[in-house]
Amino acid sequence: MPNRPVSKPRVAALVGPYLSGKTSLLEALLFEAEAVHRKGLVKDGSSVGDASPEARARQMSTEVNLVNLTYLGDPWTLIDCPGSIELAQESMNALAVADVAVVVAEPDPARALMLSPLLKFLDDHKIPHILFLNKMDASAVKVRDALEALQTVSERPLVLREIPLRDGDKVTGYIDLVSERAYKYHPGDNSDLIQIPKSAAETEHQARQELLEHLADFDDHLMEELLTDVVPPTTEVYETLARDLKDDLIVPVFFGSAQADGGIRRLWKALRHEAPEPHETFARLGLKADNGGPLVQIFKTLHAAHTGKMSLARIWKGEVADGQNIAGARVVGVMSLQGAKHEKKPKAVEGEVVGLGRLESLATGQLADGEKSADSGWLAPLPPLFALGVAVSKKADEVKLSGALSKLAEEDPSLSVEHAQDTHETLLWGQGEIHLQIAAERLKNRFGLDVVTHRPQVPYKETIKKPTQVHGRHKRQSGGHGQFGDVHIAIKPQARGAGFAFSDTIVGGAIPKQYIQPVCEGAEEVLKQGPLGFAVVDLAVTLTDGSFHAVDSSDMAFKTAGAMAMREGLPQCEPVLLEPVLSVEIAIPAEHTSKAQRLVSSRRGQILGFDAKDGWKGWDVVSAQLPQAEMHDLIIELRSLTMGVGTFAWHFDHMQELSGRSADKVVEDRKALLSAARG
Ligand SMILES: Nc1nc2c(ncn2[C@@H]2O[C@H](COP(=O)(O)OP(=O)(O)OP(=O)(O)O)[C@@H](O)[C@H]2O)c(=O)[nH]1
Ligand SMILES: [Mg+2]
Repeated sequence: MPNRPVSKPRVAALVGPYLSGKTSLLEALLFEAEAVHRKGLVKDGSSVGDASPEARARQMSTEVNLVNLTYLGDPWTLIDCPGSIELAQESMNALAVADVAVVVAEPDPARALMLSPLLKFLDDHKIPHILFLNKMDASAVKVRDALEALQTVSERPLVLREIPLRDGDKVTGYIDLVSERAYKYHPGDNSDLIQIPKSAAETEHQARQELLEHLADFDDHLMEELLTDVVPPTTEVYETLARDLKDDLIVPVFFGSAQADGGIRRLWKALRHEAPEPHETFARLGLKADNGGPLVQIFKTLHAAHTGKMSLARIWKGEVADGQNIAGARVVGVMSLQGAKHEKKPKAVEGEVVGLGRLESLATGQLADGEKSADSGWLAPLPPLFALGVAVSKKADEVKLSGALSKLAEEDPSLSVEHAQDTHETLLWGQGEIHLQIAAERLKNRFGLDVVTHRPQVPYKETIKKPTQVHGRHKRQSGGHGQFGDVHIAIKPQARGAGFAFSDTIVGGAIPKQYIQPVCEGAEEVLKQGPLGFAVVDLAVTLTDGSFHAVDSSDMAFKTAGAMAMREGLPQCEPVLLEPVLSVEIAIPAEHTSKAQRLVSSRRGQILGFDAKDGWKGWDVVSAQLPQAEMHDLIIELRSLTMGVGTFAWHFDHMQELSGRSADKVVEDRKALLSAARG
């Protein structure tokens, strides 16, 4: 391999489906780089990654884990991302600052589909990526079969960089297709260089030819050499590989075992020699540094109980020292990162990823220089798919809860908080049940809050179907001043969405002008909770007649009379329940389209049609309308039907009448809830 100068600090993000072995691979890479003395295990809680109590308890990554280290003199930051599809925002944010992504996948062809959204994301954003087929120690799948399946979900060509040497089903080593050297794994130590076995020579030759042909597709010079049977010099092949990776034209493929230390050194070497430099990523992202000072991008925010806010940032240009000002905020602590351990250092230089303490005014996703900050424009947060109501058992903790929730939402932009007006609930929105459970655990573990979660209420409303006319008379005589208000009102239904309207047809001063508005207020008061127990909408009230008393009438008396008339009138108007209906677009791989349609039908939904998903080869979008009451766990069932990849977008569409048994049940439940609340 060509000699090369020491690189500027680079960043590799380890991404891939749930449990594919990213955190184990991080551990293996650290061990190989001698950044840890003993290799830890996720299983027994000894890994550098997954140190949070939530991750340890679940034996899965629940947030990004970062490690700064050097490999053969080159500085690196490795970012181990959680694989759960519900925590995808973490990977997306890490990928915003990565020079290269290592996609860790299991070789099982049946799981290839699980990589579809991630590979699509990398392809769409032109993020250089390498594929690492992990768990080869425990798999009899042929690398070629794994690649064939994965190629169906990758736009870029997946190009084998090495081929396995096997003893029966077991992979015992590999042949590097560029250097044409064969290595035998030597567990616990470096692989041994061996002669290419005769039995493998022909396969090796063919695979090398394929690799070169892939590269020649993007390189005329190499194409020329291949056509004229010239063997290209190794340096040219390495350079072409590095360039094609940088430009995201190909995806080099490696394999091995994080657990049994196979192929780790080979992966490190590929990263070292072929991963783009920070200035190349800077150019790829179209970043600009106008005023010579530092330029940093914050891709993650952490709130620790004791140390306060820390912004994880990549330094794109210049240096950042402890105490320095960034966009009007003072850096209190520049931290190097070793999983859960953070160590203070005097400054960070171009290319590095560090923690910057106490940048209170700066948020995740911002790009900041010495003077100002702006949104990096990287990505809008993932829209919410699943909600839970959150409450604290002690009333005194309510303020603390709202502070803690906003900190969690700042850490993870795919979490959001809504104070639902209709149901008076605090709703936590996120990507799925696990996502929100982790958030609830953080509220307990980190903020000491005793929270309970519940299924959110559906914001039903009610309206009326028939008009009526009623008389409301409020008269009270109790010593001194009496109270007198007397109104005739007409109530009638309005079109869906028209809301509430009030008017009067009073002539000849039957009711003096100043008492008309109080009648309206009295009527509106009653609309907050109609005969079925919900807010009443879409009706018009007209004040038609009435009478007053020169001494005893007042605003209050007319307000009461208005309310009395409404309370009496509404039950006569055939009140009916309204339920919110959402417009939903379900995106799924085409082989699952009919399952998605059945899912919609089984949830009282109406299918409006389906079509190919724009820009997504092999995916469909099913358009439908679904009652909100049926949406709560839709994402959970959809994922379980589609290997986790199905998703949807939604927005409120309209309120729709609900009658029959389901309506009766809603009203019954509501009555029980209201009477419980009254005690
Ligand atoms: N046989 C075998 N098992 C492995 C290998 N790598 C990881 N595992 C096991 O796979 C499981 C998941 O490993 P992790 O490293 O936690 O996977 P991950 O991709 O980080 O998981 P998430 O972050 O939760 O998505 C653990 O039980 C590991 O012991 C490997 O190379 N071979
Ligand atoms: Mg992990």
